[in-house]
Formats: sequence, structure tokens, C-alpha cells
Amino acid sequence: MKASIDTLINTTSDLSLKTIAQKVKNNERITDAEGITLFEKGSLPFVGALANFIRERLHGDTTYFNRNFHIEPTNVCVFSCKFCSYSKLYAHKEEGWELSIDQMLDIVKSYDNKPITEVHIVGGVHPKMNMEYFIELMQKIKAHRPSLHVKAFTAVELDYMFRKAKLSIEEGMKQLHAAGLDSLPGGGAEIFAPAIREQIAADKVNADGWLKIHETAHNLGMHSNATMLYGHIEKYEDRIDHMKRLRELQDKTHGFNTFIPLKFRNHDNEMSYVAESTITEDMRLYSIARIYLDNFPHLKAYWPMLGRENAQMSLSFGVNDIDGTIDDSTKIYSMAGSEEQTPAMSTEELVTLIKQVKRRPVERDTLYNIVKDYSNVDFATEAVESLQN
Ligand code: V47
Ligand code: SF4
Repeated sequence: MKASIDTLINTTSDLSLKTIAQKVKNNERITDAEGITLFEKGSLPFVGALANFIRERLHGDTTYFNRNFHIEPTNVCVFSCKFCSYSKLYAHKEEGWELSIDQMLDIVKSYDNKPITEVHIVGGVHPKMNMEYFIELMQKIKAHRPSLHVKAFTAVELDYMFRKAKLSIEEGMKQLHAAGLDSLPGGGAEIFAPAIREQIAADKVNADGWLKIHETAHNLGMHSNATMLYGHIEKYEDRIDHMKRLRELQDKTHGFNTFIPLKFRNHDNEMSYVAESTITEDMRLYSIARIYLDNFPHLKAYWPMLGRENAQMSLSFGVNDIDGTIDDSTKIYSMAGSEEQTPAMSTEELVTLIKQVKRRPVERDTLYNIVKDYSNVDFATEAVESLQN
């Protein structure tokens, strides 16, 4: 590994790229300007080799996945993000769906005998689904299955809930945490740069509001993820600006677990005229994120959006986490044009996907505690043994 990075440094003639490679080798932070240089000048083999070096320094071959299921309480939303293919405006709410607390609890109960560790709950912003509603949901989930980790609500949903309830972020977060909310997913971040955010997601919480909500959660001892919606109308500078704000907050709190780049899909939304990014650009983005975000422990490829084969390929471009079995129907990507129309993968399929590219599959829980190392698991033998027992 060291030999290959030395070769890369010695064979790179561009001085600015050579300096970046040297910094990566020395485990030094790159600057914002260097991040932009990587986007402008870094070839896929160059940034990929650096990202893989960092990935292997941090995690070796270990590739994490988890066993989770999604609940989408509603696709009715008061906001009107231009890239969203999924939501139905509140004014047309009869075209959307709304799940009752009992219906959501039934989904939780349908996993009673399955070794799931996490439920991921994210949806549109429905005015009727307020603090009381979600406090009751959290309490009922925890009463039913206390060990299930509840990762729920984007900062967009939380901002709306807290404002409606006239609660400070801290008070609102404390109440949900006490009711059973364990951590926050990374959605709603989109692109922080105001000039772009105003064009694609004008009416929802802004960058400072998103960051404040995550900072408050971190200060209460909760962890969270961060996303970035890329490959639409943003520029390289906007990507670096986004990651810079995340890197700065992470320096303060160390509360982020993982960074999840989300590739913009253009099917059936108001931005369908924007071409989707190429796979090469996707892999460059993952690689540069791994290089720039030196204080994020994990980089995740969300396979329902990227597709399984591209997610598999990303494991050579800095990614060390491939999300979950998503043993359920999550609609946000299939409606936006992802090739994954029924995003569910069995543990065996996920493990196989990881092993095919010679990485080590490890099941984790939400907080990256190891649940099971699958490197030596032979599913055929396990199936026979379970039939015999
Ligand atoms: O915030 C919406 C994105 C996000 C489109 O934390 C789109 O573990 C691409 O945040 N093309 C919600 N993306 C999903 C999310 C998430 C997913 C998986 C894991 C985690 C985690 C978080 O979906 C939204 C938005 O950025 N999105 N529409 C679209 N057309
Ligand atoms: Fe609503 Fe989220 Fe869709 Fe925006 S991305 S319209 S906040 S569901």
C-alpha cells in the first residue's frame, strides 16, 4: 500500500496534485482550494488510488452493512423541492399516502422474529404529523421492541415540527430523544450553498438551521449522518463549501458517523431537464469526499439509489459502508428513476456483493458496533445446520 502511494507521488508531474498525494500519505488535511483542484484536475485513477489508500488505512478491507427496514410515514409534504419525485403537495394530499401510528407499528411488528437492528423513519413534512404524533410513535416502538435503534427524521422534518410546537431545537430534541429517538439520518442537507439551495429547495430549512439541529443532537450525545445531493446544478465550489461546513461541525462535535453522497436522479421531477452525472463522476465524487472529509469515520454508498453494481464498484473508491438490507419498500429513489425498483437485498446477497470484490463483509449496528463478521460464513452450510437444529 505504501509502495503504491509512493509510486503515485513519484509519477505525478502536476505539482499541486503531487502535494495533495504527499499530504494524504502524511495523513494531513487538504485545503478547500486543494479540494477544488481535485475536482478540476484529478483523474479517476489518481483520486481513486488516494481514496482507497485512506479507506484501507482506516478500515482495511472491512465493509460494513446493517440490517434495517424503512418506514415512510407519508409522502405528503408542505415543501416543494424541485428535485423531489416522491412528494405530493399538501394541497393535493388525497393523491399521497399517510400511515397511522397503528399501521407503522404493524410494520415494526412484522419484523418481530427477524434479526433487524435499526428502523429508519423518514418521510414528507405533513402538518398533522406533529410532535405529539411522533412522540407517541417513538414510545410505542420502544415499548414493543426496546432494543431496536430508531434512526428518524431529517433536520427538515425536525425544524418544521419544532417550529410548529414553538419549541427550541434543544427542547424539541430532548423530548423526542426521551421518547425513543436514538439518532438522526442525514437527509435534507441537499446543497448548503444559498445560491443553489434557493433554486432547488427554497422553502425548507437552510444550511445554518440544518447544521444547528445536528449540532444540538450531537451535544445531547446522539449521533447522526450527513448527506449531499450532487450532480444537478451545483458547481465544484458548492460541493466543497458543503463538505467544508460538515468538516467544521465535525471538528467541534465528532457526532457524525457517516457521509452519504446522494446522486441526483432526474425521473419525473421538476429538474428532469438536468442530465444525471456519469458513473465516472460519481466515483470521483466518492473519492474526493473520502480525501477531503478526513474527520468522518465512514463513507457510505446508498445502493438503492446508486444501483448494486455501482455501489459494489464504489468500494474501490473510498466507500466502506454499503448501508442496509432495506428489507422494505423505500420509494424515494424508485420514484426518482433509480434502477432499483424494489430495493431489498438479503443478507446473503449483500455479503456476496462485498465478497465478490474481495472485501470483508461485517454486519454493524447503527453506531458501528460489530454485530457479525461474515468473512468465513458459508451460507450453504448455515442453511443445512439450521434445518438440522
Ligand atoms: O434529503 C430526494 C434525497 C434524501 C431525490 O442517513 C433525492 O443513513 C436523488 O437522506 N435524486 C432522503 N436524491 C434520503 C436520505 C437517506 C437515505 C439513506 C440513508 C440515510 C442515512 C439517509 O433523498 C433527501 C434528498 O436529498 N432525494 N429526491 C432525487 N430525485
Ligand atoms: Fe418534501 Fe423532502 Fe420531497 Fe423536499 S425532498 S419536497 S422536504 S419530501
